[in-house]
Formats: sequence, C-alpha cells, structure tokens
Amino acid sequence: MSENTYYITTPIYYVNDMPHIGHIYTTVMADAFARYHRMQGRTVRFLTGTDEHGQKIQKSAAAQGLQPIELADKVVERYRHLWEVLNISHDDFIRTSEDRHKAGVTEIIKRIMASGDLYKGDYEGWYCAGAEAFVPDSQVVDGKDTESGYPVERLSESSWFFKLSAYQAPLLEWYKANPDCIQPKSRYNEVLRFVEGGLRDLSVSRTSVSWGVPFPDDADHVVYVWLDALTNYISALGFGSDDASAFDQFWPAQIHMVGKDILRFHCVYWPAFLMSAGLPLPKTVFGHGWWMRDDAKMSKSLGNVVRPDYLIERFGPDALRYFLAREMAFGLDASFSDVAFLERFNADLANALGNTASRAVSMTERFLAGKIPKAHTPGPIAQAASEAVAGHLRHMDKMEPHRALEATWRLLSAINGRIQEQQPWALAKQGDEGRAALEAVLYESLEGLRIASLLIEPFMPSIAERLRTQVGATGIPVNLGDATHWGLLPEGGSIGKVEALFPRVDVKKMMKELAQRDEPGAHAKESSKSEEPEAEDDGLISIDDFAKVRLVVGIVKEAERVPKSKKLVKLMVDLAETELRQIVAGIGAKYAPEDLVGRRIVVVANLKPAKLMGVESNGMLLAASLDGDPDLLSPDGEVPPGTGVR
Ligand code: ME8
Repeated sequence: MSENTYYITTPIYYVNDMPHIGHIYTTVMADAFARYHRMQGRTVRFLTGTDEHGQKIQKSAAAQGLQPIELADKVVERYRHLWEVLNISHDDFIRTSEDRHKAGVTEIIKRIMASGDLYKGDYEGWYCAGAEAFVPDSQVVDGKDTESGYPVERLSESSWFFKLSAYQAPLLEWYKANPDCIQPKSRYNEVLRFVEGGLRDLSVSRTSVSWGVPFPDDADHVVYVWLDALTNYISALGFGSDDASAFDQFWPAQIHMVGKDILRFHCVYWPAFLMSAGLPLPKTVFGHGWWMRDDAKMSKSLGNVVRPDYLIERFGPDALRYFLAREMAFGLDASFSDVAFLERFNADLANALGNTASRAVSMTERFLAGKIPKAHTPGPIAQAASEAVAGHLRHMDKMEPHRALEATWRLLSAINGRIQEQQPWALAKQGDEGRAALEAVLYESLEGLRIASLLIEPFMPSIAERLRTQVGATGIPVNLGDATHWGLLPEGGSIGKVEALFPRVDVKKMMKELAQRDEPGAHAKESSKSEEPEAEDDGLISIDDFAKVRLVVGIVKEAERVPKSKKLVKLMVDLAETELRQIVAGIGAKYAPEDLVGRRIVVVANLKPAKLMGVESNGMLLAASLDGDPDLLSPDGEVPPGTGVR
C-alpha cells in the first residue's frame, strides 16, 4: 500500500433477505468516500459483496425449498441491481461462494494453523444463528441473545478453536498505539472496554452446518462463517491465489466501513486473525450508527423495514443518497421517517439546490441570451465558495460527511441570497447601466453552482453532472484540486437547458402515497428524531425540532384574573385530557375573563410547568403580539379540543 492508495470496504451482506435502507446506507457512504478520494487523485479500490455461507443462509434456503446457492444467486442479483441503480462505484463485488474467496480462506487458516493458534476441542454452549455468533451464558435471557435479540440454540459439537485469549495483550497494544484505528471515539472506547474485560478462545469451525468452506485438512468441519466472511477483504485482492498484486498494492485497507452491530467481529476477531496469520492490520474500522424507523428498531418481524425501491423510483437515486448522508450524523443513530424525507426533499433539494440553480440558469438564458458572462471582480459568492470547499475537505477528512454537506448548502444559500439582494431582473431593466452588475451576479452564481457541483459529486453524482451541464461547465475537469479554483467557467460559453433538478412535492399527498407502499405496521410511531449534535447555527431548525412542540386546540372552560396582577389571567382549559389544564396567560389587559370562556385557543401542551405570580401554569397559549398587545389565535372552525395543530 502506498500513500496514494485508498482501499475501502463495506460489510458483505447476508443473502437471506433483500436489502433495505440500512444496507444501502453503508454502501452509499462508502461510495461517497470512494468518490471523494478519487476526486483527490488517489488510486481507490472499493469493495462490496455478499456473505453467502453459514447456518442462517442454510436455514433460510431450506425454508424456501431452495438450495443455499439458489437463494444466494437470487438475492445477489437484487444487490447487484440496486448498486447499479444507486450509482455505486465499487471496483469489485465478492461473493463468498466464489473459488477465489475459498482459496483466501484456506490460505489464512493454514497460516493461523502454522502459528500454533488453532486447537481441536468440543464446543458446548449457545449459538445465535441470526447473528452467526457463539453467545456466552451471561448473554442469554429467555432463549434470546440479549445483544442481537435473535433466538439462541444449544450446541454441543466438535470444533476447532482459535486462541483468541492469547491476543488480548497484542490487541490492547494495537488500540493504544493507534487511537484512530476504531472510529468514532465512542466505539473505540467500547471495544477497548470489551477487550480489557478478557477474551475467551473462539470456536472457528462447525460440524452441524454443511454450507461453508471446508476446513483445510479436516473436511468434517466447515469454517465458522465469520472467519470465512472477514477474509473477503483480502481474498478479493487475490490473497491465497497466484496473483497477489492487488493485495500488495492495496492491503492494508484504509477503512472498513461497518454498522455498529458488527464492530466486535471487525475490531477484535479480524485483527487477531490477521496478527496470527502475520498480516498487516487495517488502518481504520468505522462503526456507523443505526437507522431506526420512526424511532422504533427496524426489523423484518415488526414489518417496518424501509425498502428503497419506491423512494428511488419516485424521487431518484440521488435524493435517497442525499437524505441518508445528510440526515444521519455519521456515527450516531437516526430515525427514518417519511415526513423527514419529504421535508428535506423540498427544503434542501427542490428549493435550496434546484431552485437556486434554475433561477441562475434561467436568468442567464433570459437576460444574457444563454451565454456565460464576463467574470468581473470576485465577490461574496467567490468567498462563500472558497469557504465551502475548505469546509468540505475538512469535514470529509474528519469523517463528518453530514457536515461537509452543510458546508455546501451554505454556499447555495449564499448564491440565493446574492441573487435576492442584487435582483438581476431589476438590473436587466436598467440596460447598459446595470450591465456590469448583472454580469457579475450571474457569473458568480453560475460559477458558484459549478463549484457546488464538485462538492455534491461524491453524494449525488448524477445530479452533479446535470448541474454542470446546466451551468455550462461540461469539459471542465471534475476534481477536488484545481477544478475548485474560482473562475474556470469560460466567458461566452453556452449554458445548458433549464430543467428542474428536483420538482417540489406535496408533502401531505406524498405521505399518503408512501404509507400505501409501506409494509404493514411500518408506522408504529410517527415521529422522527436524529441524535445529531447541534448544527452550526444558521438560524434554521429542523422538522424534528419543530415536531417536539405539541400544539393542540383547547376550549376555555373557566377564567379569572390572578389577584394583584393587571395582565395575568388563570384559565382552566379543556384539552380532552382527564382533567382541565390550568394555564396562566398575560392577556388580561386586552381580554375580560368572562369573554374568554367558551373560546377555542391553541396551546403549547408540552411546556415545562412554571409559576407566574405564585400561580402554576401548565402550558402556554398562542397569541400574535403587536407591540406587546396580544391577539389570541383560534382555529377557523369548531375543531374538537385536543386536536393537533401543525
Ligand atoms: O452482518 N442501520 O450482514 P448483514 C444501519 N454478513 N445500518 C444497517 C442497518 C440499520 N438499520 N441494518 C443493516 C452482516 N445495516 C455480515 C457482515 S462482513 C465481513 C459480514 C448495515 O446483511 C450495517 O452496515 O446483516 C450492518 O453492519 C450491515 O448492514 C449488516 O448487514
């Protein structure tokens, strides 16, 4: 491996089930990083594939009346197709049922055997086929593995064991010498604590499973599926074959991108196997967070898994790629909700990106006959572009892709703001007098959009290309080096055809349409939440922030003045709860208490209680405030109390 190579991998996915947005997420993020590094001029190798052996697949196939390989062939096609539709730019796709992979597994076991780290014994204990993991007694409650939630079964069989216990000290040394080898930091600490707690030898073969790689020189056993699967990262590079040139060029991997569920396999077992086999260790394992559905765990049995097909068909692959990358703070958990998807689609894509682009391009068409104008002196958009480029590079290098996107969206907002401020339509009316300013604002907008297209390229490759065509940037290199320099759009060049990149959608209508497409039970809870830390303040709140405020309609049942106060009125309000709510409001200067009884009002129902002049208030009513003079808000019709307000 040289400084300029970058080898990135996704987990290889089990073929017992069709892909959902969790699988897509890892692959899309790995794709974004692969593209980012290619755009920096690195020689990138990006690997994905499928994990086809083991008990879980054997059982699923049997349940469907298929041979395991028949099931694998079917599901693999689904993955391949999806990666094509989603524009995933992997260089290789490995299947563990391929001969090249079996050769790699055989070779690593031979090396581990030669190190004296394998011995034969009997495994007596629990096994979780769902996670393909041997589970300690302490982790079994009510017949289930408490870590994965899947059922366990009792095994008693002859097995080869790997001396994992001997690797506790070397692993701890590795973690300590390479504090960035597991990211984010919270996961590093988690793994460190786990290994400090002690390691037991690991069973690495099965006799009661037949679907796997035969154990070298002991064909009654098949290789434990995780030892088999992890080896894909090197078998795909030709390890164990006659041609190991790719292995020499790319190993060790720069990064294994995985979900947090499989951290232990990648950060404990895998490096221990590699140490034993005398092979270099990966530079980084990144354990990203978990997608939930409307705050509930996404699972096939709950029937709330988000399948990607309709979202891709209806909104395009780049919209889904963008949403996944932007919504989840990389490393933390997030919730997928239709409303969050649609709101982001309209706000970030249709509006901030699509609308800004179509404004700039259509005004160039109208006012400058579709020709890229003269550049003039770089102004505020040039400054915003240079900040966005710096922010993008900084955040991508720190593995903060969601922040990299935020930086680009600040540039889009600067372009939009500048158009609003300069008013090209008014400048165009001024004729020669307004010409220079008109050219300046439109050149800057188009050039700013060209630079934005480079920054969105890792996340939305097809939209980025369409954007470049629209602003007349075809032929200009696409990279994150000299192509980001200001002023490359050529004066006199032609812009492309104006077309909406993301036509706005009607959220209410789409919510219904999406719900109809969902699996039953998908909307167990309808809210969305991200654990994302506070974004850099741009004055905007997310739909999630807004959703935290519970606004409901109430009917005032009783009202009286708070003694000794001119303004305060104590109200008892019907919110369709078991008791009336007591709310104190500062509306007494304008409203007489008796006039309030029977009125419908809007109440913030989940406000922390407060005392006003010693009287407790459990909520707040909404009123327009003109110079401090309140004007009560009421619904238009006879809405029943307790009705939600949005
Ligand atoms: O574990 N949120 O395969 P797998 C985020 N074959 N990511 C999710 C997710 C969710 N709700 N659900 C799945 C395996 N993922 C093994 C891997 S590697 C040598 C062997 C993603 O099909 C995430 O990356 O169960 C997780 O680690 C992976 O899918 C598990 O895929």
